[in-house]
Amino acid sequence: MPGKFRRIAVEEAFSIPEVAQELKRISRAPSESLDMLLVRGIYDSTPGEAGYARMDFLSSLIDIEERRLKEMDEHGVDMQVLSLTAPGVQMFDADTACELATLANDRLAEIIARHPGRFAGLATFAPQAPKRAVKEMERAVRELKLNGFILNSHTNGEYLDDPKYWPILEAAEALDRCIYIHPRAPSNGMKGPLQFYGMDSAMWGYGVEVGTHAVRMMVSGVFDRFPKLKICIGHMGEAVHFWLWRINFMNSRAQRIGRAPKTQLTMDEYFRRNFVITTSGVEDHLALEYSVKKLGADSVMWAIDYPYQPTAPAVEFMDTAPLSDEDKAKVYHRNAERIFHIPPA
Ligand code: VNL
Ligand code: MN
Repeated sequence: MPGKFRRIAVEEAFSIPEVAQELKRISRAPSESLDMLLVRGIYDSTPGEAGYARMDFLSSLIDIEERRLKEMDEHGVDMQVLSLTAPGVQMFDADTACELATLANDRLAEIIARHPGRFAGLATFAPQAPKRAVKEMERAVRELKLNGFILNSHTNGEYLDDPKYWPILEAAEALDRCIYIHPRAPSNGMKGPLQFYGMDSAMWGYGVEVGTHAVRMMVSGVFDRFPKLKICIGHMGEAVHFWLWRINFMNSRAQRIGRAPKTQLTMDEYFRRNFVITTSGVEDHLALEYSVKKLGADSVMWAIDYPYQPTAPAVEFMDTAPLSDEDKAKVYHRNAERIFHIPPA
């Protein structure tokens, strides 16, 4: 059913068989990574088994042009902005990661070309090899015309404020394409109490991981070096903007007593200037209303988080949101068109 507004969903996961196969391979090797709880469940199990296998996410991740398109049509989703699902290529060795990132980006561009107007895509890169990552980022935008970048938070426990990743930030800024920092499980250094009760992933661990990543970038001062860099975070901003007042207050104290680097702007100013957020997986009108009031309607985009969240309630959530038509049009499609360089319908 077509909606009153164009519906562009911006955090929609896909995979390709080659990446799924490699995830299955590494899931059989010993690993300290908290991501393995999910990776083993999705990529090395039989549908119908207990746990993640019961959800059969894998077939929905890989089936893009049949089941997914049908579901989009059924619920009036005009466009999905696709991204290679977490943990992307970030758990592979550098050579495998580069090779699979290139392959995934090529496939993504082919899918978009076959369904103009229905899909856009965020390019994957391998942070394990920053120089090669930059080359792939440039190719993905200039040749494949992809719409931005996806990064699944930490890489081997390291975050984007680390100078070794600055070439990646520089490239994203120069190409004028946003980096969507998507969750993966918390890095080894903070996984301890998060290993139990399903807290490793979307219920809690993902938000802690990406929230930490975003705050590290802000307090490190990295946005003074890359003032035009745009970072997108999902899951209602991973709640970072609910903390902004306290982050701001305590960071100014930390700066005063020499525990944090001096910065040109306040944390509040960086968040407003350098971040946009999406509604993926948080269908809560009160949280949406706060977000739009706090950050402005230009900073919030709609997302489903397909296939991890069902489509119908995500559409219903936005259709019935307590926003003006003007703001709803921004959240449903206008911001995505601007930020991801998607031509207006
Ligand atoms: C889940 C949710 C996983 C959202 C995701 O990526 C995600 C989950 C692996 O519920 O397991 O993007
Ligand atoms: Mn997601």
